[in-house]
Amino acid sequence: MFFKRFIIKKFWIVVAATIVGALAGGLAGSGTEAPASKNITIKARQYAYDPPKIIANKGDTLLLELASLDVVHGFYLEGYDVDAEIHPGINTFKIRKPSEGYNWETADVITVILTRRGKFRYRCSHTCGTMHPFMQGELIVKPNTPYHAGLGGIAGFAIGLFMMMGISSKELKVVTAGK
Ligand SMILES: [Cu+2]
Repeated sequence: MFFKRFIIKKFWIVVAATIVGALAGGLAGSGTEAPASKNITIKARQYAYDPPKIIANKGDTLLLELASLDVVHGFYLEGYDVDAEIHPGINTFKIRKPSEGYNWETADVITVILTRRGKFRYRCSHTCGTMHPFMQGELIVKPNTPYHAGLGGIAGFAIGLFMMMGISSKELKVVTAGK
């Protein structure tokens, strides 16, 4: 009878620990799904990018391929130290890290690990015509809250379960010693 009530009490400890874990995980996490790798081809033309908007989660990795449909364009991604020069008719493009100056390298993909949440514009960095200053798109990096809440919930559940098992086995030892 006592043992039964004891188990029920411990059950609520597990439930509480799961909820607390989920809340803590949700608060600590700054994104929605497991980190993903996304291949995106960005096509530049006068005077827009396709796609004009990229939405991803913090923790994701973007594998960007750049192409130009008409003249030479640039691709400067705010906040991620990425600049590129895209020539039409070829599969490669030139990239550099603006923080390291004009060290252009040839590449066929840009790997961007999304470590910072927020809105980051990408804009043309190579004068391409009269409307060039307006040629831009937007990268939105969302926090990954439900994913972290899920992890927190699992951690909380595990802690609750261990607490229950630990107390129960202690209880068991007492019973065995008594006999
Ligand atoms: Cu331009």
